[in-house]
Amino acid sequence: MDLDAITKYSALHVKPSGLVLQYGTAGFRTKAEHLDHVMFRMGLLAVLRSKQTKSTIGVMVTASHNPEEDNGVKLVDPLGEMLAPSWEEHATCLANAEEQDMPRVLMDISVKAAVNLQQDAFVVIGRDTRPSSEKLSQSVIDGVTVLEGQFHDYGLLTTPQLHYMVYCRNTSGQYGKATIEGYCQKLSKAFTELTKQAFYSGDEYRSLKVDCANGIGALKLREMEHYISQELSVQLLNDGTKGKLNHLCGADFVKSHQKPPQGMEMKPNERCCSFDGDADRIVYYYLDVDGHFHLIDGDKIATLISSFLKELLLEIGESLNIGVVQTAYANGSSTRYLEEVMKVPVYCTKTGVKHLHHKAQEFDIGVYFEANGHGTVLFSKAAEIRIKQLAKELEDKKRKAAKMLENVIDLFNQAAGDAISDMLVIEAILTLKGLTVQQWDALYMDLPNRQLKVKVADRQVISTTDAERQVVTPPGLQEAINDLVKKYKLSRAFVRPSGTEDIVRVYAEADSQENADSLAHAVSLAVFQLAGGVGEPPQAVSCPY
Ligand code: NG1
Ligand code: ZN
Repeated sequence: MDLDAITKYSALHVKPSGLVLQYGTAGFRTKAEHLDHVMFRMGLLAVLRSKQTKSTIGVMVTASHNPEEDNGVKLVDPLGEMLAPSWEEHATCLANAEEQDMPRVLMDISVKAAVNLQQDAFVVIGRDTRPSSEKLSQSVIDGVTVLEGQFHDYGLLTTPQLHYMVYCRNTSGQYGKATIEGYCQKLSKAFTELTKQAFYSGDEYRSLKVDCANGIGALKLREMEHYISQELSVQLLNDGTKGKLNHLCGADFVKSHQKPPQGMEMKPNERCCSFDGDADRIVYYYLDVDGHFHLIDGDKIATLISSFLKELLLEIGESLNIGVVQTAYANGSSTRYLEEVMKVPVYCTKTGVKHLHHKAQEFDIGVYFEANGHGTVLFSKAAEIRIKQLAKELEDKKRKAAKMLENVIDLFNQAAGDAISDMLVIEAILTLKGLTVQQWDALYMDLPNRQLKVKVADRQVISTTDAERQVVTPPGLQEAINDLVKKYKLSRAFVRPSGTEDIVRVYAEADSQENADSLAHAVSLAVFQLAGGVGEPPQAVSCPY
């Protein structure tokens, strides 16, 4: 390691002294102007991680659904997964080292992690459409270059596309070609083959309005568009030509405000969906004939997909095990429906896709979705091999089902939740089953729910257990929540410190919207009082936004 060169180049990416950041559930995320040194240092760290794993490592510059002024960075591990936990700690140490200590901290990490510095390193980089992203990704490249790592800059990519590229490169192209063309070809081929099996092919199933959050999803869906135009016509809204990224639009806005994005004109019963700013989340929705808005979130997406998969497995007579993985934010009705009606085992993990992804790997077929629309389906290698074999061996209807499953495997991005891939799977399933958006929505009724945010002096005073459904500290808070929950029917509430914002999140559901709002407010007050709230106490919610 050329420590002199590192010191010299680091001086061009100086850390503001005293700034402390944490590698959270989605990497580093804060105001873009505070991130230059973090980017440079993550370039350095990606080289070390690449040397240690003898694999290609990804670096994605994005702040997903956060406001346009924010930015962020996360590293992608060899099989497209989130960075290993011990390296998250290294990332936090390196990002927070004061300027003069940074080279020493870097050396310490390479010793601790037993990195062979002679090993070659290769890093791939992607970025979203934020105005700050281009310069910040250049700082990543500076870091990679100082440590003499090789790199490929993909430029503008969705987050899941970067995960895909990393996965392809580390499986010698077996998963697919590590190019945008390879990505589009793989997905569109599977989509086309799958939809070909449809009995229904009327126009009514073939067009979809997509709110692209004024982000990268618009550019990348445009690139995909001509590959799939025979089967599906997509109308892109909030495509970044006018509005601001994630402002009054995108999956996060629609999910949390439970209303349509700006710029989306919806006719009754028309199927619409929203991506988030880096296109790894998707939610669907429609207006009914009375003009009421209906949200179809990640839970209902997981339900549609797992019921389809179960039917195909039944058809081929194969007992591969399916599991659905959710977080505490999953609507209580979805969990009940999956367990009691569909008889599918459901598991709850902590928030953050890495936890869901990890759990989903335990099954032959692991379906995981966060309520906010981030998720995918993982097939174990053994299940994939078995299905491919059956697609050759079986006959007639059974063979057709096995072939469809084979297409589904190719259509899901196995490296990460992916709005484009999920959208294609959903559209194919709706077409194949001849389902309208209302019929899909009618699978079960969501329990009314409310999410709120509470500002506290230090959100880490709240610690939790039982997949974040129970508070451990501060003392008395869980008891207070229990007492409040008892006052409402069909109710449930929990609180946890956010991993991406400096706030505590409160979630409540109950038998009516009024009760969910009232419970959420009461729990917010308890958090404010018992966990060191700052500013004004939470106000009662008529409309929290
Ligand atoms: P935090 O801020 O830790 O709640 C949010 C989402 C997560 C996940 C991450 C990463 C909710 C309630 N939380 O995390 O599910 O998507 O962002 O983007 O939706
Ligand atoms: Zn995202």
